[in-house]
Amino acid sequence: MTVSRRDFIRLAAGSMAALGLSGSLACRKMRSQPNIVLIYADDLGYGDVSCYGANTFSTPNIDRLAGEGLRFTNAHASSATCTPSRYSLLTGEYAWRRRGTGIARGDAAAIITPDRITLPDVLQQAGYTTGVVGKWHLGLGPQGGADWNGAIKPGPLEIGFDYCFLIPATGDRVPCVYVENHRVVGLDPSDPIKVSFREPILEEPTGKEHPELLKVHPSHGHNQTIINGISRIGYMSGGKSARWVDEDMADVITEKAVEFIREHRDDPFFLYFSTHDIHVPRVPHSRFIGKSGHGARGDAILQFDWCVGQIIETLNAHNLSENTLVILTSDNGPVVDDGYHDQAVELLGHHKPAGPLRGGKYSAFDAGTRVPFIIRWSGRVEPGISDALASQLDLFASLASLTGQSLTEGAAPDSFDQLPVLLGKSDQDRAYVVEHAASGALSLIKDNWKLIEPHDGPKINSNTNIELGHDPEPQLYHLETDLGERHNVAQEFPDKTEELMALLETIKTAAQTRT
Ligand code: NG6
Ligand code: CA
Repeated sequence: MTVSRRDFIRLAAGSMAALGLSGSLACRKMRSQPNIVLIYADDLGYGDVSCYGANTFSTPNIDRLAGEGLRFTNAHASSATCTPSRYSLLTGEYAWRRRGTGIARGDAAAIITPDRITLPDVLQQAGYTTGVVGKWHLGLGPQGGADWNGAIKPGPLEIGFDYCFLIPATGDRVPCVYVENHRVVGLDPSDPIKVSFREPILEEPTGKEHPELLKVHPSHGHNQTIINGISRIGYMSGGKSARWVDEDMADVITEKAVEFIREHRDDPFFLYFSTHDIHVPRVPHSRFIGKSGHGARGDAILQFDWCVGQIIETLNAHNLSENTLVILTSDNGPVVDDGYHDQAVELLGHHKPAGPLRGGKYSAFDAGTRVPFIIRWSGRVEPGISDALASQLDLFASLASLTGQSLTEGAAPDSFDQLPVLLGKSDQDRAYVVEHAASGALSLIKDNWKLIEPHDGPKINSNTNIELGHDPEPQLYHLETDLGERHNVAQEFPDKTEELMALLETIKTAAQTRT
């Protein structure tokens, strides 16, 4: 039997009452629990920050977080693209188990429906005030799409968040407006928003027909409605007073994140701060332009680092550092040209976004999912480096464990409680990690071996120039001696290949992998 979200909350509330933990007592107990801030970058690669080896520019705030915390060298996002990674993060379930969890359109309906039990649900139940600020990209509204001019729901508030301030999908997709709780921010009702992903909306110029109106030009796709001089994926009209200004986006969302922390500094709070950086279009504020020497992509990394600094400073200013667990990571690996001519390719120089890894965003090779992952909890997590194999999937069960919540049947089926590893008390590898490429190809890492299942997809994506890691035959790499996945040893080790293929099959067919 799967317990619905509503039942879960009712049952949990009932058991609290049975324990006599009503109101203030429960509240006092909860105050000893740490706040949780999850900083989720977009498309930030394994080698994109200086504490992970970037050496042509520096990211002092991220480095400081790493210096005061635990820096993981082998932690993975669940997927090599955004929507499925975020789906897994919030549900503790492999996205590839569910249809409709691929990269979401700008007008997609809510992908995580209110009957699901989510990470914020569990934290809410533990007495936390929960908020999400920044990129959502998990769909909003009922089947058929959200009412951008009315109440936009279901969305985060229906799945466990008390507050949201959102970029609905991505910066490169319409609608280019912010949503706060259930409403578009700053909408003038006399200028309603219209959104279409099927046909052009005639009154609005497109990048395809009017390139002379563009300040950033597309390299592939991204040639539909022009908003703020940048053409996007999808068509939109109206909502002129509500449209975002890309250059101000990092400032706007960081201010909202900071406000949330300030406002809830006396509660236990959970903040999921999901930055737009360093996704395309990369249009950082003028104060970062030219600062990295690598064009807009590098400058967006510096802007992201600044955002991190603002969060750290806010925690310090309110004496919250010792009572706040900060997690910083990314939803998938790096891409240099993801659809706009922003000089990222021309000015890449010696910077290696994926560090020593092969592939990138979308790929079955390791750079698709192995990402920066840092945990800081001053006074509680000893600073250092952890080489443990880890997965973002496990944040759900581990944070539930941290906050004293048990998981009801059906909740977070693929999330393991790895709290001791996350807190640096153990360096035990996860039993295995499944990687999920954009094509759907799965890989399995276990005991430093990596299997990529056979897949007929192209070897390279000609738009992004990323090696996708597809091969019609199984590939086996020994990561301990071949981190860059250069030597396929499947022929030499047929037993290992077969063993991992069989394990992957078992994982695919199991309804739940947490035992
Ligand atoms: C792709 C887009 C890419 C990016 C990606 C989603 C094209 C040609 N490419 O389809 O630019 O938006 O989707 O990125 O449209 S993600 O990080 O949100 O998954
Ligand atoms: Ca992403």
